[in-house]
Amino acid sequence: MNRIVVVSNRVPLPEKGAQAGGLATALQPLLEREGGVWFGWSGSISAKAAEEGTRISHAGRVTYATMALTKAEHDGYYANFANGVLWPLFHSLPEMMRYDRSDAETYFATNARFADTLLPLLQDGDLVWVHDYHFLPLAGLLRARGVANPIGFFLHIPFPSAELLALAPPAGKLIAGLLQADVIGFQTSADLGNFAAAATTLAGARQIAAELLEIDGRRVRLGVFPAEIDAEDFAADALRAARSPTVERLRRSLGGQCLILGVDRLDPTKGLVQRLAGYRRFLETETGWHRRVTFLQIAPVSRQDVASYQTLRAELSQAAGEINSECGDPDWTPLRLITKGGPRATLAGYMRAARVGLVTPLRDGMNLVAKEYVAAQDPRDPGVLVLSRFAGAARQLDAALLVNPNDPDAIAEAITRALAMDLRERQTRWRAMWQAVAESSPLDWGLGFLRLLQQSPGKRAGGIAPALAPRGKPLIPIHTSSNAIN
Ligand code: GDG
Repeated sequence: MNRIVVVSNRVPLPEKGAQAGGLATALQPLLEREGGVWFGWSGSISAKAAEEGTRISHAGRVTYATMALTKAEHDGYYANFANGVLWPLFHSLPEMMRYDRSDAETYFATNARFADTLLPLLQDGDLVWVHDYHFLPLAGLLRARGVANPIGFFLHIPFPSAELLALAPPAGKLIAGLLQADVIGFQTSADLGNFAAAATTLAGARQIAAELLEIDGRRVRLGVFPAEIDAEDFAADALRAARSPTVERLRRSLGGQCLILGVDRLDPTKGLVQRLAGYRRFLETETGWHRRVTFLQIAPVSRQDVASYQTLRAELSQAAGEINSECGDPDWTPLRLITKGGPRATLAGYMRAARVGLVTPLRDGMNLVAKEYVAAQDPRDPGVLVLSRFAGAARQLDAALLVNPNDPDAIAEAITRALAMDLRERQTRWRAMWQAVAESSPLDWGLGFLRLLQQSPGKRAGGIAPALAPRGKPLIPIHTSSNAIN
């Protein structure tokens, strides 16, 4: 395999420790094994971002290359356009979108600066793998700078219908840039179908086969690559953590009550407000379960620089407070809402302790938490997964209790059914889901994509323009991190 260069907005710098987020969960195992370069935003904002250049650090076989953003870039590119327009629109929540032309301009200009900064790091033969909605135009911008390497793009979030996408004024330009990639990957076949329709109606591509487009005489391969977890590894973590003092403390605090668990970044697409409404409905209708259940929702705050995320945090705290004050008792708190994250292994242990896993996003590209919940269960006494039918994961985990997350009654009924489910049905459902999560891994996922990229018909001869980066030019370490991943 040629050298892999991953491009994603956030880079999991080792010194920052584990963070909540599916992209890193999916990609890290691949890069740690295969080695390569991981390029993106450092997470810093600096007035001198453009002059500061690239910060390089190494851990294990991975070279991390990051750049800072200016405040204007951060606001326009990241907070306002990527997260204020593309994120809600791609999750079919157009009413949340706040469009301003100057933000779109900053998004394209910042993508151009990412392209300029990446250029000297590229070597002949590198496989460039770009991730997610922050970088829709990047392939086109790299081509405009003479990059002839194979370029792949993977979208972690859903792809909306062409009608919805057209609500973003630069939709055609975004798709045209993306079509300069050789391989474009999606979580589900529905996302792929939506993209193919948008590429033909908004950017003049021609669909010549189910997974093949043609534009300007070039071919672009499309593919479905559902993001995966390492199920065996997660199961082992869960088993170990279940005996840890932290998880034991949680178990003791429950005093024999059944645990219902949710773990999601605090994000409007995760359906948290609707989930609390469903739980409230359950408490109102199923009084026989009072004092016999506790719902623990772990919702690490995320994107607090985006206004709608701050509003959501306040809304959720209020709904949680109301549930406890109106449905609770002096000796029973039905809901615990925790907005700080925790170590991955501890979460795995909590998942194993939970009788019900509630994963009810309004829409989700895949949702790795659903897969992790399945992996964490004790096969002899597994819990029940309640899953939104609008998560990509529902296609593989159709043995879960599937719900419409917009319907509080449906959530309440599913909770009741999950709590009452007999052991035999729990085991049968769990076995079907375990098979689905254990049959693949993040490595299979990543290598599957990269193999297709390596043989892609759109691959150009040679690498990048030699004048731009001499063959074999080494990366110059500006800063070397002492943190190594072992
Ligand atoms: C995007 C797409 C797609 C959560 N809290 C903590 C923590 N997590 C971990 C979970 C899981 C990951 O973060 C979240 O992954 P999801 O897939 O559920 O969601 P997104 O972050 O929205 O991911 C999604 C994914 O990309 C991959 O393609 O599935 O659809 O939206 O692994 O366990 N990890 C730690 N502390 C926490 O508090 N360490």
